[in-house]
Amino acid sequence: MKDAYIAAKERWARKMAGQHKSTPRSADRLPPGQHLVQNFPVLDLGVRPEVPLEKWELKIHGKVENPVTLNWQQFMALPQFKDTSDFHCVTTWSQYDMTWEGVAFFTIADLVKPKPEAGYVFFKSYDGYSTSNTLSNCMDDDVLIAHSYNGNQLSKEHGGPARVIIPKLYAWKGAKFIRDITFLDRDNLGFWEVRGYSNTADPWTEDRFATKGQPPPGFP
Ligand SMILES: Nc1nc2c(c(=O)[nH]1)N[C@H]1C(S)=C(S)[C@@H](COP(=O)(O)O)O[C@H]1N2
Ligand SMILES: [Mo]
Repeated sequence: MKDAYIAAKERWARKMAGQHKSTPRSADRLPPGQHLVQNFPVLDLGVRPEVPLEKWELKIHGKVENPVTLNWQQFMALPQFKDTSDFHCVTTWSQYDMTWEGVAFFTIADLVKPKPEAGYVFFKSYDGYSTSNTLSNCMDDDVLIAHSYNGNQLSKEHGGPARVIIPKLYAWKGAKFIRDITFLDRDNLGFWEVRGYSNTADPWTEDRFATKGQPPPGFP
């Protein structure tokens, strides 16, 4: 575990320093049961909150040494991080090579300093959405709070002002319209996790539903 964390932090440091050599993408990068799209669909609860930048706040607290509430200027003044990754929605569409820019989760963690008992991270959004994650899934070189996509400021449809990106998990684990990040010593299920979706959400094992292979009622 510790070794995986150190390796991820080293990869992230190389990306921050602009020294990261992108590894050749394998031909089999499409997870099982997914199909490729080119058009970046919009998928959310249908509520797209209007959050003016001067009112926007990101609260980061819980089991941390240094809780903070960032306004937009403070968030944008943090070290900026750009990364390209693939995106997999549980409703079976995937999109390749999404370039995100924002603040790396490592930077957030360095800022608030998680306490030793912090093993989980709970994300809350301006639209009432929430999602749960393990801290170790968040502490990877490709996880960030993004404010831009492919060189443009994130649109409201795609979760602006800022959204979470966790490429290795199904995309519902990344909260759009992020407003609150709480570090926890125990897991707390989020919006889809209490509605029959898997809490672990690994696209590579088709880990879509809490009960393996059983779509929850109302699955789109
Ligand atoms: N706040 C919020 N975040 C959310 C959602 C949502 O409904 N509300 N939907 C999730 C799901 S299921 C997916 S696939 C992605 C979709 O992101 P997109 O609309 O930019 O494609 O956002 C995720 N994050
Ligand atoms: Mo999704």
